[in-house]
Amino acid sequence: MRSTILYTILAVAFSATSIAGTTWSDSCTSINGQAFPSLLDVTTEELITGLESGLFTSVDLVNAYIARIAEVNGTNHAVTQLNPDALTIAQALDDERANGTSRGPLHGIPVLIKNNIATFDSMDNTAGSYVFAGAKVPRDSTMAAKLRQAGAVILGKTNLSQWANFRSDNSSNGWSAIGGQVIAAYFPDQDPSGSSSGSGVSSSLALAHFCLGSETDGSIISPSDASNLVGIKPSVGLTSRSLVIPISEHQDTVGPMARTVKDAAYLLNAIAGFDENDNYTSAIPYPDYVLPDYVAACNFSALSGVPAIRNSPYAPILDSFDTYAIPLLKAAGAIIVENTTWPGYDTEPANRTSVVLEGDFVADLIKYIDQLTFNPNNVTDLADVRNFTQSSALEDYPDRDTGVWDQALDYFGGQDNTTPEFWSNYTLGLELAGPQGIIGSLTNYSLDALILPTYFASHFPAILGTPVVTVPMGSYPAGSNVTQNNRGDLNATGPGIPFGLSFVAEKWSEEKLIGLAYAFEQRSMVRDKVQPLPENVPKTEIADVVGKRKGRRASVEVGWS
Ligand SMILES: *[C@@H]1O[C@H](CO)[C@@H](O)[C@H](O)[C@H]1NC(C)=O
Ligand SMILES: *[C@@H]1O[C@H](CO)[C@@H](O)[C@H](O)[C@H]1NC(C)=O
Ligand SMILES: *[C@@H]1O[C@H](CO)[C@@H](O)[C@H](O)[C@H]1NC(C)=O
Ligand SMILES: *[C@@H]1O[C@H](CO)[C@@H](O)[C@H](O)[C@H]1NC(C)=O
Ligand SMILES: *[C@@H]1O[C@H](CO)[C@@H](O)[C@H](O)[C@H]1NC(C)=O
Ligand SMILES: *[C@@H]1O[C@H](CO)[C@@H](O)[C@H](O)[C@H]1NC(C)=O
Ligand SMILES: *[C@@H]1O[C@H](CO)[C@@H](O)[C@H](O)[C@H]1NC(C)=O
Ligand SMILES: *[C@@H]1O[C@H](CO)[C@@H](O)[C@H](O)[C@H]1NC(C)=O
Ligand SMILES: *[C@@H]1O[C@H](CO)[C@@H](O)[C@H](O)[C@H]1NC(C)=O
Ligand SMILES: *[C@@H]1O[C@H](CO)[C@@H](O)[C@H](O)[C@H]1NC(C)=O
Ligand SMILES: *[C@@H]1O[C@H](CO)[C@@H](O)[C@H](O)[C@H]1NC(C)=O
Ligand SMILES: CC(=O)N[C@H]1CO[C@H](CO)[C@@H](O)[C@@H]1O
Repeated sequence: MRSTILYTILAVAFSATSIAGTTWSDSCTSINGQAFPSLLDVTTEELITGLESGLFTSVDLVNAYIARIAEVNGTNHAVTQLNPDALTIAQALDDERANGTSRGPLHGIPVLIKNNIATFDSMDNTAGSYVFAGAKVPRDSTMAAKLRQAGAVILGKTNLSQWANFRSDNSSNGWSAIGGQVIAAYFPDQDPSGSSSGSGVSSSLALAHFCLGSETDGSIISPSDASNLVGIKPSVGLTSRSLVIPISEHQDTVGPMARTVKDAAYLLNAIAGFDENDNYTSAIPYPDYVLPDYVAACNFSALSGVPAIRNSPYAPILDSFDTYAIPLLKAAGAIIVENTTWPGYDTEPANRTSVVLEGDFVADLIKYIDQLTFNPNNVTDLADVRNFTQSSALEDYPDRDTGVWDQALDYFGGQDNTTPEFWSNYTLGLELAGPQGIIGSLTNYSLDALILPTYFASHFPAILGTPVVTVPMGSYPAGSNVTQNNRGDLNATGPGIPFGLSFVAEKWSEEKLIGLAYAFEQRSMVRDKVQPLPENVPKTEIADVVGKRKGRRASVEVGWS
């Protein structure tokens, strides 16, 4: 139903613009005067136009992205596995299109997915741990199934902070045993943040058109922050977690990481929806689970008359927030209520979050393992997984400890999410992040949304299961101090490292937040101003593969700009 409507909207949009080739202002390559869009800047709608007009094929796109991955994966380790079937799938989708069938806007467009989202094919799903190397699942995760249904080409799997950053107290963002260390592109040895580190770097460098990440507390919006991206952390339950390696059923959610709000909205349209294999999706509040069209929610005028709020940000991101984002939002019509506070922030007891996440992990990991049709190391629960990790030389133990699991198993006695202590910690969180946090602010000040620097945005939405949309806001200025991560092996801040602005509101408010984020993005276009270091950007473009296919040499006119 929705894809039909979408298709109609697209068709209208196309007739209003000129045909392929002439609408691209940023085209960086051409063949005989025929311009191709730069993969670093291309939008979903430009890809659709190019595919529909026959300027290039899905096979061309897959070849171009594979070549780009090969150029950089040896240094940034963003992609851990390519889908060996990607070209065959792309060819089948090209054939379908030639036959007059389109599955919708994502037909033939390559996407990379985080290595905790299972596919029923020859790719692994490991969360970066050798414990699941070679493990088999009974079917596609719902995310993978929906992508295939929408015609997207699953190009491969992206590296991540191992176990989605739920193993160690002294590992680094973006490191996994299977994938190595992800490095972001805007500064030497840049900390990619995490845990969807590879998805962030892959989207920022166009190693696929866009990517899926997952978030428990910051894992989509924080790597989006660090790589100049738009990230949408959906309401828990809007996207299915079936056959996604879990941390917490109460907080996990899967969402898009892309270069523009509209690109992210296209991907969200494809993956959101009810799934009988994840009962949290049964809470989706729309009649018959028919969701809003998140692409249509991209509204330039969304900010007119919309109040927003400012919440306790810190230097140095504060500067951009105060002197750039707030004035821009005001000029666009937003009414800013300044300096409201979240009292719940100051009263959250130490270890409350640990009790909830660890209790969920102990239970939810078993549920995931129980679904495996092949379990190569015969693990049954967290105790087995910890033993494997501590015994295997490949897992870099003890240099990277298992502190999170030790605490779950020892301190909390391996209790799961069915104890009274779990429940009282969980419901206390709902009170602190709700009435004493997000919901309290929205209600008491009659606000539509809250804005805050992305760096500080994840925790209360994580507890409540509410959505966040982050949009590029700026980057550390020249002369900023370079600071390292805890291990001293990555640079966490430094000149040119990006950061974003987050829009936050109540559960199921994605449509509203996407509108606000789009209105801010279209007026700021920070994505175009903050650029990765040239040496980190792969050079292969569509024209190179089309040229090869047609036996012609592509003339490369400009690099990225
Ligand atoms: C990474 O690049 C190397 C060559 O540079 C290639 O052999 C390897 O297959 C690539 N891996 C992926 C996942 O693309
Ligand atoms: C194209 O359409 C025809 C007629 O519907 C069908 O028989 C054929 O299998 C289709 N081919 C592909 C590649 O989809
Ligand atoms: C999903 O199932 C669990 C366990 O039976 C239950 O606690 C939870 O309330 C259900 N969630 C929804 C949204 O139905
Ligand atoms: C909000 O806080 C900032 C930073 O402390 C301050 O400069 C500003 O005046 C405050 N605004 C209001 C309305 O109190
Ligand atoms: C709980 O929090 C306190 C205070 O931060 C800390 O000293 C203690 O180690 C924590 N315990 C666990 C098991 O996390
Ligand atoms: C797992 O169990 C199977 C069946 O008992 C056994 O054949 C296999 O060797 C075990 N694998 C490991 C790594 O222990
Ligand atoms: C711990 O792991 C090692 C190596 O994988 C295995 O030999 C041993 O049996 C395991 N111990 C337990 C208690 O599971
Ligand atoms: C990480 O913590 C473990 C356990 O405390 C310790 O043995 C190891 O040396 C630490 N690693 C680093 C790099 O500090
Ligand atoms: C949270 O869980 C801990 C550990 O199980 C327990 O001691 C504590 O009372 C709980 N706190 C609340 C507020 O329920
Ligand atoms: C850089 O660090 C130094 C020493 O910690 C400090 O004095 C200075 O203010 C910092 N500069 C900036 C721009 O943050
Ligand atoms: C961090 O940045 C500094 C300054 O550009 C550079 O010298 C260093 O090699 C980088 N890497 C690490 C791990 O510090
Ligand atoms: C694709 C890629 O970068 N693979 C690397 C993953 O990490 C391992 C271990 O560091 C390397 O051996 C691979 O080359």
